[in-house]
Amino acid sequence: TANSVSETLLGLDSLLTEEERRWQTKARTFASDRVSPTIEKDFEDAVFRREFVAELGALGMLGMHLTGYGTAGANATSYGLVCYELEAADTAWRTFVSVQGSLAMSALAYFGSDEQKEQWLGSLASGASIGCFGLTEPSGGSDPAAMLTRATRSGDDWVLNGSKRWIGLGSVADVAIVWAQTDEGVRGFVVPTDTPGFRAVDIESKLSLRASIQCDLFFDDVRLPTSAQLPGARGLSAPFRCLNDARYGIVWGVMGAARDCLDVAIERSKTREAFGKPIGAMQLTQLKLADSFVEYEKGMLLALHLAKLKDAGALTPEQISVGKLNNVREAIRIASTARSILGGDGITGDFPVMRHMNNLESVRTYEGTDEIHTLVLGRALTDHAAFR
Ligand code: TGC
Ligand code: FAD
Repeated sequence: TANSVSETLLGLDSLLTEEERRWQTKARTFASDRVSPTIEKDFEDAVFRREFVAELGALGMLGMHLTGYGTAGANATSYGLVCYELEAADTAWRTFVSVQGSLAMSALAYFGSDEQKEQWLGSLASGASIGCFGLTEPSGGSDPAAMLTRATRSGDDWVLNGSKRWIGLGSVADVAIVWAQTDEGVRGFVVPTDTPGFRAVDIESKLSLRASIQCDLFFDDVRLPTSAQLPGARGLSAPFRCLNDARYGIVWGVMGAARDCLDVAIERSKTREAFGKPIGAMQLTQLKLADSFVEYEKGMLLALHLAKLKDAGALTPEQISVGKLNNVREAIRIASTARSILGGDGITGDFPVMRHMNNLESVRTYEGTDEIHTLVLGRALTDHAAFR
C-alpha cells in the first residue's frame, strides 16, 4: 500500500490532514486486503460480496459524510479519499458506498421523519441493512421529470404502481427509496422491500460493473402507509440533492481507477522491452505517461478544490458537473492509454485496466451522462437551457 510515483511526484499528500490520511489508509487497506485479492474473479463471475457490507459499516464508511445515527460525520476530503481508494480496487465498491451512503442514506437524513431515520439510518450505517435509490425508469434516466411511476391516495394509504430500471442493489436491499409522481408533484417513499407487490430482478447481461448488482424494480399496487412518504421531499430538487453527494464522490472515485491504470502502465513501461530497450525509454510512451499523469494530477486538484467548497457549504451543482464531466472523461482516457501501453496483454484479466475501462463506461452514464453535465454547464454559461 506504499504510495506510487503517480501519487508522490506533485506532493498532493501534503495538502491532507492527519485525519484525512487516516481515512485514506483505512480505505486503502480494506481495498487491498479484501477487494483486490478476488476482484478479477468476482468481476468475471459477477459476484457481489455481501460480507463486505458490514465490514464497510464497521469501518464507518457508510453515509460517512452525515452526522448522527451512528454515522462518522467525516469531512468532504475524507469521504472523497475513501471513494478514491475503493474505486482504485474496483468501481463496484465505490458504487456501493455511493448508493447506500450518498443516495439512500442522504435521502433519509435530509428528508426523512424522525421515525424513518430511527428505523433505518443506524442499520444502514452499520451495514446491517442495505438501501437502494430508485429514480431512473425503463423509458429513460436523463429526464426524471418524465417519470411514469405513480403514487395515488387510497384512504390513508398510498398505492404505488410502475417500474424503475438500473437500480443498484435492488435485489439485496432491505429498503428502497422510490421517487414517484403524485397529484402534488414528485415525492419520495420509503419502501421496505418485503412489502407485497415489490419485486426486483437483476440485470444480468452487463459487461461493466460486474461485481455489483443493478436491477429492474416493479411496483404492482404496493400499498404504503402515509408515514412511508419522506415528509421533507417536495419535487425533483429532493432526489437531485442526493445526486449531488454521489456525484461529488465520483469526482474522487474515478481518479482512483485512473491511478491504478497509470501505476500499472508505468510499471510495465519499465520492464517490457521492444526493439532492444524498455518501452518506457521511448518518447512516444513517455508522452502517453506524462499526458496521463498531468490529467490525473489536475483531476486530483479539482477534487480537492471541490472538497474545500463542499466543507464550506458553498459547492454548487454546476461545480460538481465540472468535476464529474472532467474527471470521468480523463479517467477513461487514462485507462485507454494505459491499455495501449500494455499491448495485447492489456486486454486480458491479468491486468486491471480493461476492467476499469469497462466500469468507467457505467460511470460516464450514471449520475448524469457526459451530455447532461455538458448541458448543465451550457445552461450556466449562456442562461439558455438546451435539454428540451
Ligand atoms: P430543473 O428545472 O433543472 O430542476 C428542477 C428542480 O430541481 C432543482 N435542481 C437541483 N437541486 C439540487 N441539486 C441539483 N443538482 C439540481 N438540479 C436541479 C432546480 O433548482 C429545480 O428546483 P425548483 O425548486 O425550482 O423546482 O430540472 P430539469 O427537469 O430541467 O432537469 C435538469 C437535468 C437534466 C440536469 C436533470 O434532470 C438531471 O440531472 N438528469 C440526470 C439524472 C440523473 O443523474 N440520474 C441519476 C440517477 S441515480 C444513479 O445514477 C446512481 S448510479 C450509482 C452511483 O452513484 O454510484
Ligand atoms: P437515456 O436518458 O436514454 O440517454 C441515452 C443517450 O441520450 C445518452 O447518451 C444521453 O446523454 C443522451 N441524451 C439524453 N438527453 C439528451 C439531451 N437533452 N441532449 C443530448 N443528449 C441527450 N439510476 C437510479 O435511479 N439508481 C441507481 O442506483 C442507478 N444505478 C445505475 C448503475 C449503472 C451501472 C447504470 C448503467 C445506471 C444506473 N442508474 C441508476 C441509471 C442512470 O442514472 C441512467 O442510466 C442515466 O441517468 C442515463 O439514463 P438512460 O440510461 O436511460 O439513458
